[in-house]
Amino acid sequence: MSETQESSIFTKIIAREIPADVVFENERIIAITDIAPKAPVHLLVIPKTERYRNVGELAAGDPALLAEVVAVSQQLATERSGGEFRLVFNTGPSAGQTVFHVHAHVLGGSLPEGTLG
Ligand code: DGP
Repeated sequence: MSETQESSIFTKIIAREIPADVVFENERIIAITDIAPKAPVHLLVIPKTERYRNVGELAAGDPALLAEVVAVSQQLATERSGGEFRLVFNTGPSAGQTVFHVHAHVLGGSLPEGTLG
């Protein structure tokens, strides 16, 4: 990120400049509840670095961190939705991405069968 670029909303949450319901945190990852939940369980698992805008960049740049995002998602879903969940990474505005700081949506709890939305 250049010095002139503004921090992402998630960086502000990590810095505690904006409040959020934090459900997990370690040195590299934070997880929060989504402000506009689309499922009974809707968490965001977010690498703290904002170097990667999307999952493709993260996979190319730091595959171990991507694996950790998946492992944290699994752990949280085990605690909150019986270990069953949908993991979604939106990539690009036409796919619904609004925050360009990579994050996984963990969706769980009585999701409609066979849908992607
Ligand atoms: P996406 O559309 O994939 O970029 O997902 C961004 C998600 O971030 C969206 O589901 C709403 C959520 N979100 C945006 N701003 C905030 C916020 O200030 N707090 C929380 N908890 N979630 C937010």
